[in-house]
Amino acid sequence: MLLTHATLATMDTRSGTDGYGLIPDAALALDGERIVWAGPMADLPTAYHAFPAEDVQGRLVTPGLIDCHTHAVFAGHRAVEFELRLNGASYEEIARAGGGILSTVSATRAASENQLLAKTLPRVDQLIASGATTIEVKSGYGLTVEDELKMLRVARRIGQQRPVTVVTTHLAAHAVPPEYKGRARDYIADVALPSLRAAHAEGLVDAVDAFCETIAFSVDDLAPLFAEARALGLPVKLHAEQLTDQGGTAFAASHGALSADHLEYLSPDGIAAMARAGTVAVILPGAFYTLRETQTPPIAALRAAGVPMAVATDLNPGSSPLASLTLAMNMACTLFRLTPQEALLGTTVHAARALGLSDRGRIAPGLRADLCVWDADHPAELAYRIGATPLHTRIFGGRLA
Ligand code: DI6
Ligand code: FE
Repeated sequence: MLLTHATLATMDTRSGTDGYGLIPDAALALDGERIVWAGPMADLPTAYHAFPAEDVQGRLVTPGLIDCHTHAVFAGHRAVEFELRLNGASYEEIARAGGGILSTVSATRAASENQLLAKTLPRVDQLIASGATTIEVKSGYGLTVEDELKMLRVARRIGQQRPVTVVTTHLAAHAVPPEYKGRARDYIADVALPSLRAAHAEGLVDAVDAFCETIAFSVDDLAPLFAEARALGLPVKLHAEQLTDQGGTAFAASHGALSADHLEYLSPDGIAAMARAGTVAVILPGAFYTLRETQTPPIAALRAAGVPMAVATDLNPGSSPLASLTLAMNMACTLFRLTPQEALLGTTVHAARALGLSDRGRIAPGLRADLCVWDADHPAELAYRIGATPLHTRIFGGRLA
């Protein structure tokens, strides 16, 4: 396939000075699942002239968007908890009273694998409609060996049923279930570690995550889990410093973490550790917004330290019922003062890096042909609009989808 008359945002920030690697009036040649050529129309090699052409009439073409942090697999909803919070209860109070994550755990345990998939696909369709071609999906609402495996099987099946690449993350260390109340270490030993080994043996895990927080796990609780992940050759990432500073980021960075996520309470030491380890900061404005958090992540300090920032939805029923990547980008700009260029890097180049994927996130020969064609003529429009997604067409692995 050949796309002609495109306004290309290659996101190759080394070329040009606009920060988006813009090429006006560009052509883009795709062969199978790969991009084979991208550049000005006038320079298109004759070898590609015979490819079937699609004139995109000046529209903006970007890499397919990547949502590098979602909890898209779950049953039930938490609208009642939303109401409780608006009547004065806090997220932590609800969690400590057995609501919060644990209410989603009950609903998720009760659902069969097929039911869970059926509940998940409409949410995935919403992410796809906002331009996602790759999504990360976590477990973490099962909290038994079997239920964590069930969630990860559902996550894998999404990628068979929809034109989207799914990267799976084992997050059994998301909450301590009621049967282990006060025994976080036993839970890690009895459930988190065995479920990780079993899921890995079944080919269900691409990375390992945990929730490091006073209402969840400490770095000491998590040490055996991260050691096991490393032993299995799996990369780690961490929900860190979301509600309080637990030193999770430095711990994750010491394990070479792909990313540390949330980061509202990140300290200067944590930033330095990320910069040294090359860990991506995943910014999740949907959770900040939903919880009406007031402390913003230290964006200026992360920027100054050269830490790459990704932006994701955190799509989940409790703290971020947000199923639009473009809205996440808008929130990152308006709430956290990312620039639109940083926001788009955050859902392309840096999101790919947060998932350890080097074959996508930019437009260049040899990379996957995952693309979005937008009813837009400048990339800043993607973060600028509120709630409207100007997606015109999506190309997944070289095919219109
Ligand atoms: N932090 C979050 O924001 C989500 N998980 C986490 O560790 C919230 C998950 C939920 O409330 O269901
Ligand atoms: Fe999360």
